[in-house]
Amino acid sequence: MTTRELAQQATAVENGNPVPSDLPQGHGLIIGITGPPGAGKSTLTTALVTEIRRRDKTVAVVAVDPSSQASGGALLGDRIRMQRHHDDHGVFIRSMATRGAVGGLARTSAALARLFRGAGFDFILIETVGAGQDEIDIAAAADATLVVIVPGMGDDVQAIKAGMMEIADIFVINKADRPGVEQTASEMEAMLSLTPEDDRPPVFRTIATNGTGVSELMDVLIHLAPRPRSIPGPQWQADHLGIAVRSLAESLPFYTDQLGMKLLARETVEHEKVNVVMLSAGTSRVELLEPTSPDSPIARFIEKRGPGLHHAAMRVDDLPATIRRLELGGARILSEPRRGAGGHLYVFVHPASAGGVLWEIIQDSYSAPHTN
Ligand SMILES: Nc1nc2c(ncn2[C@@H]2O[C@H](COP(=O)(O)OP(=O)(O)OP(=O)(O)O)[C@@H](O)[C@H]2O)c(=O)[nH]1
Ligand SMILES: [Mg+2]
Repeated sequence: MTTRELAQQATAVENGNPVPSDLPQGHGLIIGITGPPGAGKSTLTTALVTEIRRRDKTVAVVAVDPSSQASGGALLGDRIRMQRHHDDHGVFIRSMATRGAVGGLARTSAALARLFRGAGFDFILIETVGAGQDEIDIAAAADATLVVIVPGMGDDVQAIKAGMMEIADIFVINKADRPGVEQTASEMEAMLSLTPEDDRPPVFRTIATNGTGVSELMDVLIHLAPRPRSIPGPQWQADHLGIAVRSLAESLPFYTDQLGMKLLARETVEHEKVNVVMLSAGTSRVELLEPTSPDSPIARFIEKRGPGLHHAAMRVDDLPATIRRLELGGARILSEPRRGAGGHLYVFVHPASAGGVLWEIIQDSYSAPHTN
């Protein structure tokens, strides 16, 4: 892939398109760099880029530059470009100027990171500001997260460190040329002594402006193992198969009379323009869908593909978390969660993201059988 093609694909991803599905997995390490405004994240990122290149490795950077520049510094991208990396093919920088990325900041930066890993970069650095949900989501998508703090933050440091404890794999006390480093270091040590030694994040000191301590930090980063991708997910359970039929009157007897399935519910879902019959099939269910109008999505489906299997449905215990996870992975969710007639919440995942199957994901299944 040429730099130009990569730039075009990155723009497409920022505009909400999925990462190309034929992209290789890649071997690169995704590293999140976060911390309070002005801590030196961009300066440290720039120093890491230099160090990575010194070791003949390649690096891509995703920078989420705050739209209002609290620190008054130049945007990260400009700064790195101003240095000697501007026509270096081993460095690729994409900065998102605002937090209002299409499809959400976390989704977009995680998708960009996957694009860059697929393009073969050895390291992918993501700089973000703060300790919000975005940072937690980005940390979940990264192999490791650096939390940058600075000396002399007083009581603030306590709150920041506490908020970032759960996402920090490595702490960096930057601006180690400033007074108060020793105190901050011992505060950190005291706080970390509460966590078990095995998962206690190491603490480094750096002076990002002149590169002090960056090589030592790099020695650790270069030996990080990629985080296993199969982190325990939500509890999944088969829920039902949705079948589009032209006529319930004609199709229902096969299921009830011949197969002996029990009718659980019958209802009309106005906004989908569909009559629905839910049948019990052991621990699972079968849902028959009959259009009530020619402009019903089900009518259009039957017109295009004939009656038959329309969707498959899975039940999860935590739908919002599942949606976040799917979106971080680049899947397209077709709408905001909706409440179905059975009181359950549901979304549909676009078949293009799921091997050609329209998946419905549900939280809380039809529990109480009811008939209209
Ligand atoms: N003294 C000293 N100054 C530093 C160090 N690292 C960064 N700075 C300065 O701190 C200021 C902020 O640095 P940035 O790298 O822009 O900080 P940031 O965390 O990226 O800031 P935001 O992206 O705005 O949150 C700049 O003026 C840097 O030159 C350091 O190690 N020592
Ligand atoms: Mg910055």
